[in-house]
Amino acid sequence: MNREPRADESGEFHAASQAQPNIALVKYWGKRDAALNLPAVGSISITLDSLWTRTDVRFVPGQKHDRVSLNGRSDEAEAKRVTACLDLLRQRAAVDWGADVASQNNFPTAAGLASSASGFAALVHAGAQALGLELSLAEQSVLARRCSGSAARSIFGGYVEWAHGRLADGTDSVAQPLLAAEAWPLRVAVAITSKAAKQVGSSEGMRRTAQTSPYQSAWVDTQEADLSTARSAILARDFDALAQISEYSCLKMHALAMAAQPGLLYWNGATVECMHRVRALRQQGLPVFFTVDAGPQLKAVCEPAAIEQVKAALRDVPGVLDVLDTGLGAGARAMPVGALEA
Ligand code: 2P0
Repeated sequence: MNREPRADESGEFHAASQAQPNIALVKYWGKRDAALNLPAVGSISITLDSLWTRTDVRFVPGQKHDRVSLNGRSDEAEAKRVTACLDLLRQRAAVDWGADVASQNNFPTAAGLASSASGFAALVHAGAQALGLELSLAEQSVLARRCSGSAARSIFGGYVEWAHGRLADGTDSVAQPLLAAEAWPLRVAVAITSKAAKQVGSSEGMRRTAQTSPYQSAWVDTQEADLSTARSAILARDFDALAQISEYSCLKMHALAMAAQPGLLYWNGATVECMHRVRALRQQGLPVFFTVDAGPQLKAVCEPAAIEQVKAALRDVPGVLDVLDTGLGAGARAMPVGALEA
């Protein structure tokens, strides 16, 4: 439903929000509708806490175009995606105003650290607030999904499931929380093995995979069982079960993508060494497992008591440049306006 845009106390259409990246444990890869960004499969993720995107959005009545800065720089390709995303909000609010958008990440962008998930979740949250749209979290999740699939999940905190959905218009392809972060406060060590932007983005990688990988139908056919296993493991706080299903889903997604033509190989040597290191730690009895997204960074998920040992072991792997450490966090939320300008 459209409603009149409502200005803030200063007479402006201005708001700021923060969202954090999420990491899928049961992976999303492939679309059933590229235009609406509907996934071929459901997925389950954890939202992180100490990595963030903060985004300030100001709609300016009468302004024709959007002005977008990311980490203090303008970026043509990203600006186009931001404009497409803001168009969805402008449509809801029935306005055609351009916006000034400033966004900052405290972690490397576009290198497999889910910067588009936190980025578009923060953008939708801030943009909706700036226009005074009163959207439910589910509505924000649907809009964030249209901007970048995995952003649907970063609207929520903790353990989150994003449904594949059945409807052609995608209104049922929405994320929802499974378990709060505090209910099972696992930790994540992120081994940074490269700071370069990836060569093949996720959307292109998914398109190529669906068109050429012979494993695509097996991937889609086996996902429901993986989701059900992971859901049960999370609700039972069964670490071993979650470890098994998460590594399985990760390796299965990469095998699927590697079998595309030309094959998608998101790992480097250090990524593989880190996988072996994590498995060796688990064999020694440490509660830890790995997952890797469309980039070379390895994420090691562990019980809180294991985090220092996991970090030390990953730091020791040749080719690891840095190891970040985060807990699980909350979903997208408002920030004081001006915090980014300071
Ligand atoms: C995921 N990834 O579930 C999977 C696993 C990467 C590997 O979602 O095209 O940036 O914007 O929907 O969400 C990354 O893809 O792709 C991703 P689009 P997105 O986290």
